[in-house]
Amino acid sequence: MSDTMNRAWTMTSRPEGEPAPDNFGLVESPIPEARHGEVLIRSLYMSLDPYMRGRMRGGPSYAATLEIGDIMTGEVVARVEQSESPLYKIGDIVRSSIGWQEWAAVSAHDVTRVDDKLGPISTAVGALGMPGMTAYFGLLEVLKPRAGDTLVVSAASGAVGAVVGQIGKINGCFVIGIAGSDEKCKYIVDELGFDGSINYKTQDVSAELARLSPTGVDVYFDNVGGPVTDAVLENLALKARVAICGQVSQYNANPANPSTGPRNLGVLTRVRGTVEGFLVYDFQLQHEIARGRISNWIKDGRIKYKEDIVDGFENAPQAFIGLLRGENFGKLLVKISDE
Ligand code: NAP
Ligand code: FER
Repeated sequence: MSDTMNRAWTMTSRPEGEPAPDNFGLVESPIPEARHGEVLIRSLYMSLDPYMRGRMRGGPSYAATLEIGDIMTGEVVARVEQSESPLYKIGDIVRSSIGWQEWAAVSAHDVTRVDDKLGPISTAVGALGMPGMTAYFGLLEVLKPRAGDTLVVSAASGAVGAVVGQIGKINGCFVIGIAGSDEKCKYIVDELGFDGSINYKTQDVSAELARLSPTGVDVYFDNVGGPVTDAVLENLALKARVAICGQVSQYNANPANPSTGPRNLGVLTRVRGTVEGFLVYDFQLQHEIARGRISNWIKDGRIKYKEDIVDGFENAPQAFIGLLRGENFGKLLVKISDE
């Protein structure tokens, strides 16, 4: 890219079903200058996350949805290139929700300092960022597993799922991960230390769960919904708890024509089970504590993380489309410029 122009990806039309390249438009504008109280930042890594599909749809949300022509929502890890604020100096590394953009001039209050002593800076939007916080609080504050519990997590090799399973192991759970390829299944067992895995594309999830955990599933961290979740519900143990973190298998579905299911909620009556949804932002005031703990677990080797880094800002839409198809393996990032 030239050093005078900024590039941004906008939403040019709302996707129907799976997003397509023509739902996105690349817009150029001059790199802005920081004004009083602002910093000019240059994106190094951009996070791609499933929730972005929800922002492309109209309808109710905890956050404003996108309008046609808006810059795609997203968080980046960036470097301060100009500072008109006493809070930051040139070269500082920050994260900020500037959307899918290479440069932005923003208030110094709209960026957060990244502490590179906690981990590599890319993890500020991964294991030490929003996905890691989601895993930590969804598991420890919503599901509250006990040692010996059987914990099942779906999208298990992903940004959130991989951290969930490993924190489950740290807390003494028997951990089963469900994922969409043999390679992902092998990784979560051999590299991350899960006790078992199920490839939902080639195996009978319900039968495999019954075989791996004959006493049933005590806690289920649901990232996907759909038939995978139907199969887990069939195997719930007495007093099981289910956390609805996300339903990624449904994000490309037409809301006017939803698929039926889960069809077996009656199970909850039999097992006296509980289902609870949550948002990572519910725990915002405790994020720094979790960040420190996850950083320590990474340093002492108890938490490993995998990043799927796509090179080049221009490739963001295709990478995002692939995320909703399960083509990523680990936390999906776009590398925009060198650290
Ligand atoms: P991720 O797991 O790294 O990537 C998404 C994964 O979803 C894919 O790799 C794929 O894995 C799976 N997937 C995609 N399409 C699917 C389909 N049709 N059926 C089943 N699985 C499918 O993404 P992430 O960032 O960690 O997010 C995981 C979940 O957490 C998402 O549901 C997301 O919305 C949710 N989330 C919620 C919060 C919150 O505050 N509640 C915060 C962050 C994330 P497989 O190949 O294994 O299928
Ligand atoms: C996510 C899925 C859903 C997420 C947020 C939501 C922050 C919120 C949805 C809504 O408000 O409707 O992955 O991550």
